[in-house]
Amino acid sequence: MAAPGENLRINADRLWDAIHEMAKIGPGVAGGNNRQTLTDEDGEGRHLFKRWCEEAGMSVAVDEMGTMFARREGTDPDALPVYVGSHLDTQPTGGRYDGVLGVLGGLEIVRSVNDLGIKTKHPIVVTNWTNEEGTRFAPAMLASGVFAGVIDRDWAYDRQDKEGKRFGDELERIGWKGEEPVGGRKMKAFFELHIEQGPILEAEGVDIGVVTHGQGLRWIECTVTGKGSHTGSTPMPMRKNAGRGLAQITELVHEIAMKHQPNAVGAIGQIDVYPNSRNIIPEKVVFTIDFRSHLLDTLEAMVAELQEKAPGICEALGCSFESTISGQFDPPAFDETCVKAIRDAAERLGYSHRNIVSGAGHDACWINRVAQTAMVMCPCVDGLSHNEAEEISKEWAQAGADVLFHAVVETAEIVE
Ligand code: HGY
Ligand code: MN
Ligand code: MN
Repeated sequence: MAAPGENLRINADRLWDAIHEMAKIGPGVAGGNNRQTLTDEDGEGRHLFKRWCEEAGMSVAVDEMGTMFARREGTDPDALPVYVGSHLDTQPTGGRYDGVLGVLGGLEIVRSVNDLGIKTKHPIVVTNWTNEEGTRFAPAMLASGVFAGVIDRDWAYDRQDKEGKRFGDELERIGWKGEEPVGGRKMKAFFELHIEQGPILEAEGVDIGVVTHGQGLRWIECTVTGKGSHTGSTPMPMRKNAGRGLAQITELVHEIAMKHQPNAVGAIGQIDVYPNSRNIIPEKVVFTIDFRSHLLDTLEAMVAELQEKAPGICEALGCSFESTISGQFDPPAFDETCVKAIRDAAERLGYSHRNIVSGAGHDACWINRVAQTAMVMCPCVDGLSHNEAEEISKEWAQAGADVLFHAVVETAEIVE
């Protein structure tokens, strides 16, 4: 396969403008975004993305999970397409670039090959995966998980948000439930561009992360049940305070992760206290533990230690403990051919690069199970993400999108 010439680059200004146009939809309160999945804002962002894709000459299909596939034809309509994309949904206090850079980076590739009059043998399909974040409807990477055949579609439809709204109903309500069955599409390869969401690339002054592996994840949803009673008149020895169970398990999660340094992380990010009244001792606390490691045995050891110790902690407080795994995937190793295409592209384009393990989960982690898959990362300021202050430079966006461009177009095979 002929590699694209080193002078082939995307239009960085156009990409940067598209990212900031998309950021106007579902603005946060501090300069970032709150465009959570299946909200009206998500629907609005989808319409904008669809319009841009159609203006670039692509046809847009939508599957039963709402995932969007924008197709640019190749010279061989039967050749397996090269897919490229990420997600447009955000955290409630999300940044402008998490996911969006990967979707609009894919669109920019098509806009660039259109401008350059480049034809490829294989079609190129730009993808927006529904509900990557998993913040409104757990688990994360829900639609790509259904596509990869590891999550059942109807189970996904029944997932509920905090207000008891069903995923399937909300998908219909915003008008983005497609007809196409999920998972039928065959891919030659899938590439995803994403900000690092960690500090390594910036700290080392490296432009490109060549993602060889990702961390595995376990989300353990825990319920500690005590007894709600008056915070003023209940004698201390009589209390069954579920809040103390949360406090001690929070510390236990931290200790377990610290025991496995540097190969593990752990925290509790989502907490609901019931009845959450100033003068009622917490009757019940529901929270989700997020354990991650790129080593499967470490991940499993952390879960085992938590499940061994948490019930005893709660029992000593007069409380009960229940848990269920609400999200999981094992550490992915990405496809070496695709990883090499990314590394060679960075080399050819003169961008500094290094191998990296992705700390965050991505749709690529699931798609890696059904297609040759790889990721390219760019730095982000202070490694900050899942925070409205998330920031990247236009140069970093350009470097990532240029490398993505070369990897995708080379894999799609330029037709002279
Ligand atoms: O949780 C994750 O790693 C991803 O950002 N959804
Ligand atoms: Mn993301
Ligand atoms: Mn994210």
